[in-house]
Amino acid sequence: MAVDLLLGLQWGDEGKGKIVDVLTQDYDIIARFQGGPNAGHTLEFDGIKHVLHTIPSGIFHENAVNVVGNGVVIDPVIFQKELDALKKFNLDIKSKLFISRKAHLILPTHRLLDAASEASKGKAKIGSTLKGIGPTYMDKTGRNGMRIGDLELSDWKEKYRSLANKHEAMISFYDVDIQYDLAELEADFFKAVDELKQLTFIDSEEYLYQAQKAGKKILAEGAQGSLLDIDFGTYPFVTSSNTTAAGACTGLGVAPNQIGDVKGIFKAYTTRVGSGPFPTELFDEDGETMGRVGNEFGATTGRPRRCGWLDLVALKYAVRVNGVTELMMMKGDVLSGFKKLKVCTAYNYKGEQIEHFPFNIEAENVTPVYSEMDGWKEDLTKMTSADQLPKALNEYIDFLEKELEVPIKIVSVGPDRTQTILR
Ligand code: 2SA
Ligand code: MG
Repeated sequence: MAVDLLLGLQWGDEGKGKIVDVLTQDYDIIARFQGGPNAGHTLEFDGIKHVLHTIPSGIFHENAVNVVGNGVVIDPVIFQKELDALKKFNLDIKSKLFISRKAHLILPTHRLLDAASEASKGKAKIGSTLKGIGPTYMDKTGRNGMRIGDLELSDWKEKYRSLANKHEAMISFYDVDIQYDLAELEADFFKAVDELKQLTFIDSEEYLYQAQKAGKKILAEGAQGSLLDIDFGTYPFVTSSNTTAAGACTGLGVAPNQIGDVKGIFKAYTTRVGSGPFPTELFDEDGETMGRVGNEFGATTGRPRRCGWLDLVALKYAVRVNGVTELMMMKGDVLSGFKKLKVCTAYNYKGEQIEHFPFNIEAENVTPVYSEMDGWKEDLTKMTSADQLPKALNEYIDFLEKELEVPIKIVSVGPDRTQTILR
């Protein structure tokens, strides 16, 4: 059985949590393959709104097994808080949630290093969520990291000590004013590690291989978005993992020829949280309306998200890099009431019109070229089937499908599980 992927095609917050939750009924296993507690995946059902960070979005479904893959970085303290927030749902966590022994650990000092690095950059800061993501992946690729499997060894605290000591020296090297009480942070960390050790650790690549062989259906759930990919995103304003399709292979140990459908998810407009270039960003009333109606605030940090028109140059790039086979359009309901809609179909790049995503999309190089389309005013949020969608929205969808050369199979018309239209 092939492994299907669900990936965000923009700068994150496309609505992956909601769609995984909707799709879980078709899958036996949901697996996260990269990122960590920087992610905020929001699910809404039965009047409940729940935000997940490290735990896969299949956790609420009765039969789905959820795997945190080797490509993920785990902060035991945040993980514990996530588990505490799930307590009221009475889920059988031990049999529903498995963690890869090869996943790396975020230490308290990784978070401090993240803060020190950002403070040292001043205005040029990445706009990190400050969860320690960058420093943890640096230790991973630098071959210094600690992994979940290390916690099963008797000398893990010595390993921890020597890495934390090194981090402390690095923090002082940054020469910025970071206040912290490491003893207190460590007490929380050790307590959370003890709790974490009660969970089920597995050799996840072997587990997934056997599951696949036994005909189980697996969905790999991406975090962040393609434009935040460490290689293909708007570097250096990116996250520190491969958010694109290839990341699912390395982050789970799934072979490339085992990948099936690549489901790409995008918002009908664009948002970005954190720093970095954003060609179609709006600074006017339209942008303000998208943010307000779309409730565009970071699900992890609460930061307001920057908003702008749909950028097809960037979206095409993401579709190609990921090999997207089907698309899902989110938040079309937020655009209801706009008289005219704009879609960026090309960039004016250093005086020349281009249709591909260039090396550098900083504002001084890029001006978006827009196509204008009619808007719709109908409220979409109560609609339940494709034939109810307004004409202008269908024209918007047809235009995007033609440009992207991939069918749009799902149109989401609200945050709830039930507000999902199949086409
Ligand atoms: P980091 O924390 O070091 O990985 O940040 C690096 C950049 O990646 C962006 N990033 C995100 N962008 C959108 N959504 C994310 N998750 C949260 C959410 C974010 C939040 O769902 O809303 O609550 O602020 C996410 N995680 C990382 C980040 O903004 C930096 O630009
Ligand atoms: Mg999010």
